[in-house]
Amino acid sequence: MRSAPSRRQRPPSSVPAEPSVPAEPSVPAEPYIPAASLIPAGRRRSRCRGLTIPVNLCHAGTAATIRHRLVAFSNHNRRPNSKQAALNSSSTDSVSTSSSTEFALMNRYWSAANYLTVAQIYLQENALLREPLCVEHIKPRLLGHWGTSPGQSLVYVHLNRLIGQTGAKVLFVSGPGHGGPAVVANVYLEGTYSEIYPQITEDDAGLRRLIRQFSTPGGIPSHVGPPTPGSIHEGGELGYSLAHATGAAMDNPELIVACVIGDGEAETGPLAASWKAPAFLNPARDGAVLPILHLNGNKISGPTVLGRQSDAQVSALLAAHGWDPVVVSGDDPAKVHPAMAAAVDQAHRRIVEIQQDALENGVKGPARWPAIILRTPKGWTGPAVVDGVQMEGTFRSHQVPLSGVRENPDHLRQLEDWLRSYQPETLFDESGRLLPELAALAPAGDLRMGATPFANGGADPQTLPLRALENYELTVGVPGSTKHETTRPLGEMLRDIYTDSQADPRFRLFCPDETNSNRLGAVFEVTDRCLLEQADDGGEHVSADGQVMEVLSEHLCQGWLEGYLLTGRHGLFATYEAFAMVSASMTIQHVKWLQHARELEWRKPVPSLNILLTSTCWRNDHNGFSHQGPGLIDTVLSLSGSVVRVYLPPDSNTLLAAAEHVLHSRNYVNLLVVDKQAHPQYLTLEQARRHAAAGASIWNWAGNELQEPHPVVSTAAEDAPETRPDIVLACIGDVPTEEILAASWLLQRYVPELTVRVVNVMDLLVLPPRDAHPHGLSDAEFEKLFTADVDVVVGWHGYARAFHQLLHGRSIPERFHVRGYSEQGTTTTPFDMVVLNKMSRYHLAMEALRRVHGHFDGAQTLVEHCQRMLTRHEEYIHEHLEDLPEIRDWVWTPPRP
Ligand SMILES: Cc1ncc(C[n+]2csc(CCOP(=O)(O)OP(=O)(O)O)c2C)c(N)n1
Repeated sequence: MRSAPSRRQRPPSSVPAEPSVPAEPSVPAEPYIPAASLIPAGRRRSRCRGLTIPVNLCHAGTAATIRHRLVAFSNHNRRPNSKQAALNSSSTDSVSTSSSTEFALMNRYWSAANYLTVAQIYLQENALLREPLCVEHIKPRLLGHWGTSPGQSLVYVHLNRLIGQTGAKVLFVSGPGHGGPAVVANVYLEGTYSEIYPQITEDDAGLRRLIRQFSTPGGIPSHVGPPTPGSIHEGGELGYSLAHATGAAMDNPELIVACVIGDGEAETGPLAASWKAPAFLNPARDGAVLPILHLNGNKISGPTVLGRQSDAQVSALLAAHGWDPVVVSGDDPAKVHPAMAAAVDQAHRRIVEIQQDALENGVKGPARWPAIILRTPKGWTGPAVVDGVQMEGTFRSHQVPLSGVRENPDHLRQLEDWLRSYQPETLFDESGRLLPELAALAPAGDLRMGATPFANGGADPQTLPLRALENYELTVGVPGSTKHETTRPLGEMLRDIYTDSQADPRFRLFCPDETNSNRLGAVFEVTDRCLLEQADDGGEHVSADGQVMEVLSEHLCQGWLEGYLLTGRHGLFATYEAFAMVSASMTIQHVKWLQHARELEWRKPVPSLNILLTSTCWRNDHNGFSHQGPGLIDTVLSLSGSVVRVYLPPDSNTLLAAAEHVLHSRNYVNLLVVDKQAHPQYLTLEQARRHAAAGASIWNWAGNELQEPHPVVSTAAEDAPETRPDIVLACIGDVPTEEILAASWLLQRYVPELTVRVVNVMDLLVLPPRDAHPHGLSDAEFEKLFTADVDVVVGWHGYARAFHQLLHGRSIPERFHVRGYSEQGTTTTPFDMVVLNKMSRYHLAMEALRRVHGHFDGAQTLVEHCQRMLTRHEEYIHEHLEDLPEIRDWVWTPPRP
């Protein structure tokens, strides 16, 4: 059965016919003041390439040019297509002649975007339907998402109009990123795509390549992603759009981030949390976020909650979070265009007013930022009914509404009718180029959303100012003889980053609620927690100007930071190790983004995502089993070695060296795993730098191989000893390092003939062979540290399996005997944690004795000592509720005085 596509068909759902926003003149008599012009000159970054005149003048000129072209076009005698006819006949009286003409043009531009969307999904040839459609023109596999696309293109076209009229700098975030063909179509129509991908020319040949590349091998994915110019957001894993948009707006006062949010996406936890943005966006300092909640009513195969709620209910939800929503609703383009234009204009006007008021009168609480609720049919303008089943306006239009085009002649005919309904011959000229009167609707230069520098390395990419690490160096005498809270000096370093970037803020710390508890509280000497909600409730270091982002949502912390980084600024996400798993999936997605982005020459590198895991599994003894989980390390180990880095600094000075490195690095995801409590400190800054640069080194002072004077650390590349110890003790992570050192001490004290080597690994990824990770040591270097065949007892921070997987390909990997976190935890003492997981000094020493070859005097005595101590420990902690004094107060001393 064949049904002609219908333009006016009402979807069966509750989409109301009339726009809820009264139509008002959409082209203002006076040009708007662009938001950017309200920002004090000192804070304004004029990066608008190609525009040498002030933005407000440029805007007036642009608007005048458009009006001139509109008049010219209205006189042009063009055969109206069905859509245009409908548009012209149903235009509301309140829209001026030039406005209705403008909307007619915009509608044709929208048609061009929709046409190219459908063409990308279906066609491999005959891009502009110059000949009748036949099976050979159809792709063998139909992959893509039509349902969301017309709505997103509508938003894009209206943002183009706003930019053209105001000179606003707008970043487009596509939440339902599966609408990739729509975004690609718009970026192509505005000309950016051909500039970045010169082979995709603006003509027939380029159009052929554009459609063929979509969702095909060697081409581009069906989703928005790194290859999509103007994008910082993939939208493949739904839920992060509004968090990314909010992070992008922070400290970008010129920017408006327009964020399309799917009503399905709005059901996710991260998105639900993201509505809190008004409480964290400072209108005198940050840019604006304009959420556009797209209520097309359906997900893949069912309805959405918000789609079935009334306008009043959805508006109330957003209003409760502090937004000022306006509803645009309908299925008739002739009515939706003016309503949408009015809503966008009103939103822009409000943004300007809010920012102006904040600058002039100060910030007195969260702004009621505008938001748009856009209720349009899913699969709008697509086939209304297919095989007798309603398609447009239902979940069925989510992907490919006509799925049997190659086999079913009716479907093929319907597809041709659908494509021809956009009248491509009235949109593109004979060479295949978009007609000039349509092309003129797109903004120019960097104002095009596909070309915005904000989405490609940032509008003003700069390295972070870091003071010399000597400013924060912890004085270390005899290695291991003093204790200190390892993360505290890092807090001082972050404090000075805030201080030194005050004039041009480009750094933020993101943390669920634990900045102080993580010993990073020095930042509060110079800044506050950011919160715009006001109350006299005893909160400390809380203000609207604060630059420390504390919100009890790992999703928001990480999502905001990712948006901040992808627009060229720097930051750190500090979190409990166990709860970093809450946003582990975001970490995976970010790694994927960077992995793909770094293959694209045109994409500029962005500052790395740095995740500090400070409240680690070993020292959450007071919090119980729920707080013990080093799983993020396992998660990232499976991901691309081109992006992932994992550092476990054993002490403060090594943490400083690692922090300096990761804060300057780009295009990586860096995990820093280090506990915040007081731990023995081992290396001076100079030694720490050497250790950090090598990634692993022999700690000669902690072993007994060398009799003559020796350096504190020896690296494989430089001065590793040629000796062969009886046993190697390796440590990775602060708590395992302490236990391995104590085990070494026991072995040296009780078994003096045994030669022991201690190796500390700080960069976990030196362990795999170099073909598995670029940091991997060569086999020769690896064997300089660990020997070729001596047994190695390992004290490891995380799950043993994660460690073993790294050794695959090394010589005799089974000689590595790994003790790590083995999922034993409860509320207990710190030392009991290592006992429960059989990684205590006593377990490690006994393991070493089990692994050495030959007889050594004192070995049996030591085993008995260890067993006795484990029994004593057990009895002591149950009686005294804390660890044995000799454990609590243990520091390194010479084993043989
Ligand atoms: C976190 C996540 N869960 C599930 C999916 C699978 N998925 C892809 S599209 C989609 C429906 C999206 O609905 P909506 O956000 O309303 O977008 P639209 O209707 O505009 O396509 C789902 C569930 C996903 N991409 N991400």
